[in-house]
Amino acid sequence: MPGETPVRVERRGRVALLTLDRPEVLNALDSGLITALVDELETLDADDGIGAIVLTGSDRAFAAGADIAEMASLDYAHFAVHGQFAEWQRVPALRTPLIAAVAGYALGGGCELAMLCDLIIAADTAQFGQPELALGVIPGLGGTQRLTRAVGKALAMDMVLTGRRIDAAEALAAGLVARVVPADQLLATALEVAQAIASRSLPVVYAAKEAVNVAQETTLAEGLRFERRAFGAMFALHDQKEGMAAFLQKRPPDIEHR
Ligand code: CO8
Repeated sequence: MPGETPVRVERRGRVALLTLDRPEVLNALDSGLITALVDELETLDADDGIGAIVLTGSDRAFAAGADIAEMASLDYAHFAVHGQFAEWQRVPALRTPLIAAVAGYALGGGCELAMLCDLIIAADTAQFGQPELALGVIPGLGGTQRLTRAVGKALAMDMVLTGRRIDAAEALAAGLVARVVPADQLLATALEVAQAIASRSLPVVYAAKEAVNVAQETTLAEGLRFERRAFGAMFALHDQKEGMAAFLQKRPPDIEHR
């Protein structure tokens, strides 16, 4: 039944599939959904049996943004005291790769949630937009920051200031999404990508994700220093010894995730 739990969780081997499930409001992000989602993400992240997480919505909407009905009556004191969006700040701390599988609307907080993920795979039906100005607010969960870093100032200004939505093809050309697939192949593709990632050594995957994210935050010189140190550290792992030995012996590696 819709509404029973706003986030459905399925485990498929080393991959977890999270499905946003508030179809009656196009997966609008209310506080119940946000708490359930972030709690579940942290639980999965703490589980070393999970190597990648896919986050998806419905065919019609990944998420149509913050729940406007819930948000409309909030005042500044509420944000100042309770930090309405504070829970989202726990997501960038996750080490497990998070893949957004986006079909239909990804608007406002929905577009921002997709951008909180490590990579976005879009169905050819996907539409990305930041329509907040029409509601008398600005994007509040990274729409002015992550979007600008992802697609550059010109398109970010266009989307934020005019509310223009872009389709999957434009999102791919702009670098917002990694892949576009026909809608009926979205989930299978996202799960396949997640399985491929989850089959790799967990500490190596964590290090790779962290290193790419460092590139978003720091100078090239510091990022390269970080990468060099992390690369060297991999040689302390069993999976490095095994991975290279397996290559040289022309056999599949026996990964132990340590
Ligand atoms: N919040 C609450 N309810 C919503 C939302 C939403 N964001 N989006 C859709 N709904 C509801 C509609 O009210 C409608 O309910 P009902 O059937 O009871 O009337 C139902 O979902 C279906 O929607 P529509 O009838 O409007 O469907 P359409 O196909 O005609 O239109 C649209 C689909 C274009 C997606 C349209 O619903 C729409 O424009 N939605 C709002 C999009 C929007 O403005 N999003 C931005 C919200 S602000 C925001 O996200 C700020 C982010 C800040 C941080 C976020 C942290 C969570």
